[in-house]
Amino acid sequence: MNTFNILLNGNLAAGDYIGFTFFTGYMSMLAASIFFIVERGTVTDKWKTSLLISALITFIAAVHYFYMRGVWLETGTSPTQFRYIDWTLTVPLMCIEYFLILKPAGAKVGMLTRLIFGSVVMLVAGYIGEAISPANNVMWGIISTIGWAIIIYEIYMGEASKLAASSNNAAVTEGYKVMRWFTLVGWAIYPIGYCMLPGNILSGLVSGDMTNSSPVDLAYNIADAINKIGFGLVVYTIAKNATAAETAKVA
Ligand SMILES: *C/C=C(C)/C=C/C=C(C)/C=C/C1=C(C)CCCC1(C)C
Repeated sequence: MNTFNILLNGNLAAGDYIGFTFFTGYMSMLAASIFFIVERGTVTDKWKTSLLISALITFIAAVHYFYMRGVWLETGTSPTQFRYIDWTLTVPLMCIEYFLILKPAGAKVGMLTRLIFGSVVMLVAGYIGEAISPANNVMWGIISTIGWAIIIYEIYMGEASKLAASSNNAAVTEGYKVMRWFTLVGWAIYPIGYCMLPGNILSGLVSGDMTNSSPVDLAYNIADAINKIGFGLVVYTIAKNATAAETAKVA
């Protein structure tokens, strides 16, 4: 089968469970995008941008999953480049979700800048550790974790958390707590996957006959579904609850 055929038709082997998650990832990201776009019509105007961003995040992921699925089927190796291009676009969009949610409470661009700065450190260091200097992936993993810590600090102790607590919108205050829980607990799946890279601290867990398959990709695929679709649903819930409260006030 030539490359073109494999990319379009797929050649998924019965036991290729990681391949399965590339397919389900692709399809569920696409379905979630349609959901957020259609539901955008059911919230008040000021929430429409937030739902559009949720849809963009899952749509960008869907397109990358289409490519990643192809790389996986064709080569049986990790589609690291597409993975990081996807994250470079979608993680800053998640930072923008925080900014949009907190803007009515007074969020400034400085807050968004700090979140995006943390993201850039996290993703650049992670890419170097995975693709450019894998022999030093422990060190680059630690540097990457500092970037993640900058984000966690901002949303748990920094200005973002203070704004959320002071918001007079109950849907925002409550929903924000769930959003940041995703960024702490849901995002933790990524570094755990990274630690299973050869030479890293958890690589021993996956030795054996996993020759042509990567548990790192399994972790990333599961994490993406949780953190892109789940996170989008939290934003959706905030928008729906706030819309309900606003219409109750008007009536
Ligand atoms: C939609 C994609 C998302 C939410 C991607 C998030 C990625 C991370 C939180 C990655 C974090 C990493 C570390 C904290 C250390 C090891 C290297 C990374 C890049 C896997």
